[in-house]
Amino acid sequence: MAEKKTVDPAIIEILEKAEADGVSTAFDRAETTKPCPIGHEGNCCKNCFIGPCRLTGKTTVGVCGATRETVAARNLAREIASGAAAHSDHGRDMAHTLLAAAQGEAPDYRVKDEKKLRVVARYLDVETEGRTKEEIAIDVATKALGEFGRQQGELYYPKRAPLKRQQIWHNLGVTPRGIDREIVETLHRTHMGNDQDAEHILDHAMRTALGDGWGGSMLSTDISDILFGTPVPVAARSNFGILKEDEVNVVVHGHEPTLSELIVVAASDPELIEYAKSKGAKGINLAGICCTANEILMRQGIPVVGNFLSQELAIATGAVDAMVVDIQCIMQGIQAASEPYHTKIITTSPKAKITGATHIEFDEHHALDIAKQIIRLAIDNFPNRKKEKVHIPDFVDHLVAGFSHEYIAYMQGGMYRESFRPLNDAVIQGRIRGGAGVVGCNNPRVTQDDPHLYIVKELIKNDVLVLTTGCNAIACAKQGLLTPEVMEYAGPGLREICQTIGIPPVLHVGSCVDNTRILTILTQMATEGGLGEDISDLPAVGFAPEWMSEKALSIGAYFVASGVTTWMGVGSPVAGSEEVTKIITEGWMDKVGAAYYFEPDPEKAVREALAHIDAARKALKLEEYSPTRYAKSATYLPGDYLSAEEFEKGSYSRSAAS
Ligand code: XCC
Repeated sequence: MAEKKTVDPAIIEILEKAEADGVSTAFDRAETTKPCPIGHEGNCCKNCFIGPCRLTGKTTVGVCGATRETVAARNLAREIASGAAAHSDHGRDMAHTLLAAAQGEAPDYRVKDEKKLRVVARYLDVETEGRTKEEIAIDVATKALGEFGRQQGELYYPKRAPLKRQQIWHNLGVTPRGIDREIVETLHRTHMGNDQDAEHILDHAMRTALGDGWGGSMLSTDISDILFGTPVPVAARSNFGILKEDEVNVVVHGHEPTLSELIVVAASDPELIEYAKSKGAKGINLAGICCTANEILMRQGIPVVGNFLSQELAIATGAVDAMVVDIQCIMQGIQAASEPYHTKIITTSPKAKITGATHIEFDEHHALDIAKQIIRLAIDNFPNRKKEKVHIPDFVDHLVAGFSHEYIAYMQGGMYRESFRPLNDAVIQGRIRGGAGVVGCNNPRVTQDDPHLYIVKELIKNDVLVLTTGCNAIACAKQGLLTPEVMEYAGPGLREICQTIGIPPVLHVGSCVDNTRILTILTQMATEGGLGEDISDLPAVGFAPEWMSEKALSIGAYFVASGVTTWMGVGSPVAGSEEVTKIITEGWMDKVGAAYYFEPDPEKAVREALAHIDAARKALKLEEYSPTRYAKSATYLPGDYLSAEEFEKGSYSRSAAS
């Protein structure tokens, strides 16, 4: 049965162990707890205490008279607002850290990427001439913080979008004014007895999501780059086999890089390594889950254990001495999962505690001390490991990550002529058919990683270059899809380009907040020339095949509002209202040139997406895409590149843990 739960053989192996050890996982609970069919489709209204009103069967309106359209639209808008709040609050904390660092109050942080600081300063109208980086950073952080509570005018970052797009937002009245303001206004509008026109509610949902994509999340990405460095390609490893039987294993999980970056420093502290040895371990091994993993993978090459559905199973290896969590996507189930083992769950955010877990609160003013305290606790816990309960599945996959927007531009021309010209030309010629952002979560309602991998493989086979983030990126990593060696999966034109530039056909651009890198990359492609003038002109699409979080809904909404037609998998949270489904598909296509689809069938989603890409090519009057036009010789296959057949057999990435 485990095969149906996941396509990852390492997870299949550890699921059996978890079951034997009596550990309940999300996979099991998804079988016993079915989704409420009314809420699932957006038909349950619990916005006041007259209800909850369940609009099902003959009941088509709530006690107040709210229709299915209004209820479904309000529910979706609230979910988007919650997702936008999560991303943006993360961005706010990054700005606070930058401010504290620049003011000398957070001595463990500094401006690492001054070049990026100066670029960001320009976006925020901060003077740079003749000023120190600390002076600039104080103003950048202060202006960034001002964007959250802004009461006058509009956000700075939407001005980074193509002019045509800005005009569309302006005409529609959806340019975000203040990040927090749009979120609060969504809650206000959807309070009982307020905005009751589905289309009107959903226009504001777009504005809220844009405040995330072109506001909170984009600021988060930029400030993380300023503090920790803009990513460049880095080779790393993934999957359970990166855990070590003879070392102290510390797994970081969540989303923020602030503490985890210093845990990286603490884990290589010679004194602490000696301390670990004094407890019988050979060293300290650091690894990550979810987007905290992506953050330190992108910049430090720290290995990744797995994505969202791997969190309880990492504990079930019996080999994790501490799981250190911050915010978002942390299942409460990890605490119960840790109980049969020795694993210490350590919560660190002032915003997130788990009953029963150890809480060591993070404070950026004393960050390294706190990171060392956490590592010390993990080391102290190492002797408590129950050796008979340890089993680490022997799977390790190799990957290359670290493709920031800046690096993708650099690799297409070097320091003196960085641009997107080669990529645009490849799309114009039809060597590359189009581009796709494939992102988002795991959801135990579908076979883990199966829709992710199916969609990515189909896209690259069809010469579509894939940009990936979040848990999709980790699914790809675990299948070796983030290595240049998997060219056999790519179509001939895409393969030619990737081999020429020396990149994988699937580019890992970062964590969930880094979906904004996809926005800026598409903006540059749209304004580079030859592919129209707006993001919606591009032969580009978005996917979140296994979405589950409200953040994914916000990301999907800002992709669409930015002009990227997007397919969300699993099912639709507004299936209960045909009217709302129409508003966000046909209606939004008319308004913003892109549609928001919820399509549980990955094959259908890919078919529709390829048709969308081809239609965009046609509208741009580009050559019709032909898979046989280029790379006819197809002889370039270096000796160490593997065939798809060999890859499937596992001779490359399914290597031994050593
Ligand atoms: Fe969470 Fe960012 Fe989703 Fe993964 S992908 S389950 S949100 S970790 Ni954004």
